[in-house]
Amino acid sequence: MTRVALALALVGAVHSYILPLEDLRPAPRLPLPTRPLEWGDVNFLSTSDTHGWLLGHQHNTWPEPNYSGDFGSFASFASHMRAKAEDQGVDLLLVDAGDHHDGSGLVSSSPEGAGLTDDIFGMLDYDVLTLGNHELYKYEAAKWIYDRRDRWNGRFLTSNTNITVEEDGKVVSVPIGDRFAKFETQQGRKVTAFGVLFKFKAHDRNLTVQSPTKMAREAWFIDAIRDAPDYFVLAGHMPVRGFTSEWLPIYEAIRDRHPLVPIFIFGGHTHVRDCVQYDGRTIGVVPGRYLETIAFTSSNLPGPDDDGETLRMNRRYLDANDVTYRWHTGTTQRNFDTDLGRNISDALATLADKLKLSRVYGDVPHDYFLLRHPYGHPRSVITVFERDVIPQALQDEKRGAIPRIVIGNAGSLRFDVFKGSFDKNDELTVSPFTSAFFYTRLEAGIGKAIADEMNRAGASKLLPMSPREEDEAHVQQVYNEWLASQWEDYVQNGGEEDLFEAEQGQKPLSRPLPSKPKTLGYVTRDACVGKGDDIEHIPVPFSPNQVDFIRTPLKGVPDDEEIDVVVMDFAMDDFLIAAHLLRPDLKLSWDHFEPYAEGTLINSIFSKYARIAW
Ligand SMILES: *[C@@H]1O[C@H](CO)[C@@H](O)[C@H](O)[C@H]1NC(C)=O
Ligand SMILES: *[C@@H]1O[C@H](CO)[C@@H](O)[C@H](O)[C@H]1NC(C)=O
Ligand SMILES: *[C@@H]1O[C@H](CO)[C@@H](O)[C@H](O)[C@H]1NC(C)=O
Ligand SMILES: CC(=O)N[C@H]1CO[C@H](CO)[C@@H](O)[C@@H]1O
Ligand SMILES: [Zn+2]
Ligand SMILES: [Zn+2]
Repeated sequence: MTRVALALALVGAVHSYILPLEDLRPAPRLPLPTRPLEWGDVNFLSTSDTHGWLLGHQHNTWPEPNYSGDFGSFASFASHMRAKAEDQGVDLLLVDAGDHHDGSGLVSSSPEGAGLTDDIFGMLDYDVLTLGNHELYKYEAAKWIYDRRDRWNGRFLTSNTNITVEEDGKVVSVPIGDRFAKFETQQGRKVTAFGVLFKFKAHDRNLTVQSPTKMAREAWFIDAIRDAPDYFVLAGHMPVRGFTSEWLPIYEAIRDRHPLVPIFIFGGHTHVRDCVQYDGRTIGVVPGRYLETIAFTSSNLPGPDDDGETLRMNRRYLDANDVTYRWHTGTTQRNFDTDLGRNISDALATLADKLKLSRVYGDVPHDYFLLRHPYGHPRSVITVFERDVIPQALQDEKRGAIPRIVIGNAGSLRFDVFKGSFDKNDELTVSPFTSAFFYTRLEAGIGKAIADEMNRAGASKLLPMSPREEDEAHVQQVYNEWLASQWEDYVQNGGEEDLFEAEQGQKPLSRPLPSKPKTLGYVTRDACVGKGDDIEHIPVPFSPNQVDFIRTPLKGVPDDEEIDVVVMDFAMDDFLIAAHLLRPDLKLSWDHFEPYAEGTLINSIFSKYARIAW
């Protein structure tokens, strides 16, 4: 049976089943939620690690359509949820835990783009928000927030993050936003809120981050928590789980003074969905990344004769799309969009236009995945980058057709490439970095052996990582382990992996399809009671068999012939160390290298290739 015929047979078999097929693209149909939200006296919608994905996820390959709601849709959803809360006489607060920069094309195309995206983010009035490490790599990005802090009316909280600025001719260190906020909700409840960042060291000059542990002992903090509010809201760019969690000193300082006041913690940074309760009146929730998930958190509040009983605390991870938003707010296509939502979507479209993000370079024939397939698989992004993209798109006029190998970091690739149109936004999303290329002359056999040695040692295990690399590697590792565990659980429990093999035309289905329609997505197992995911998903396949470095193929050149060995500058330190290990006699150093394809940066390679091949 051909793939398409098989696909049609499968679709026929179970009418409502939504298949992740790449060759057969029915308009994506999104599954409906099945359980209403459990509203409490106090309710929250929280986001984190949006990394510029305010346009939503725009491709048709699963699980992307699940996350297709843009920031305008989210704003409409938030307005309807606020109205619902008001009808019921309960609180609804909007919270964000930072990392707005570095990610999609909106924020990766230019510093100005990142700032203008911040401005659109600022159109939605969050009740409490804070920043992440990605707002502190460049002084200017932090300054942009500082200069515009007034528009948040004291709710942009940076309890342990300062910026050095000149004020009235004096150089002073001041919080970027506000250190804390005390406010009353619409229902008249008193809230004390903070915004915290983990003890982050790789920030730019003239910014300071104090450790949360030290912060929790400072006089201003002790003073701010002295009076009991109705509840505390802690937004912070750090994970909530583990005994080493940097939330603990803050939580403990509050609990020491107020054993019974509810504490709501909204974390981030590790890009996973997660939840934990430190006690019967404290919940910590992390809503994942890239505007894929909106976390809904709720709780009842103690009554007038408080006997210290456990509160009913809940969390739900909502897939960020219009179908979910409408289902939970009882709205329809006709009455869902609000003025603000429309204005935000319009502003996003205007900015995307200004940044030329929808300039199309080609039409991708298939999906290529970053982590779904092992290295070497024809549908692996890393593999196509190594075997096709670089060989065809990287050209040096002076070196012409001189035989070469190119060695680079697989880690420079950041996302999947989907079937369909490939535009500037896609290019910046898959390959945002500005690494350049350099070459030296070496025997082919030596160049290949060095690349093998680099992979044997693994990325930057040969040398100490910079604090920034360490942070990014840590986030990627936690996220990958999360994906891997979802897929392993699924396979171990006799999951429907044969569906995927069937999908790839590898073998026909061996058993009937599951009766319940399921789409690809996250399958969360957190540390809170009950099910967290709003929609039940099949986990996205994950392959642990990846490489740290790529090396382009070289055919028909004997190992003892000298060739151009081209190295991406981000990989140069690893290259030199591996070279010293294998051939100390060569004494290779940066001095032996000349620019290759001068002016070509890694972030423009995919569009060059797309123009040639897609
Ligand atoms: C820090 O900022 C102050 C005030 O703008 C400036 O005078 C100083 O040169 C800056 N220091 C560094 C290391 O950039
Ligand atoms: C942050 O700013 C506040 C207010 O100016 C100051 O009191 C505090 O010492 C600063 N903290 C750091 C770590 O620089
Ligand atoms: C939406 O934009 C229009 C036109 O700029 C403006 O008049 C209106 O006040 C905006 N509405 C909201 C809710 O932001
Ligand atoms: C309801 C919804 O958001 N549907 C979208 C699903 O994704 C496709 C493209 O991925 C959009 O065209 C739909 O509007
Ligand atoms: Zn992040
Ligand atoms: Zn982060």
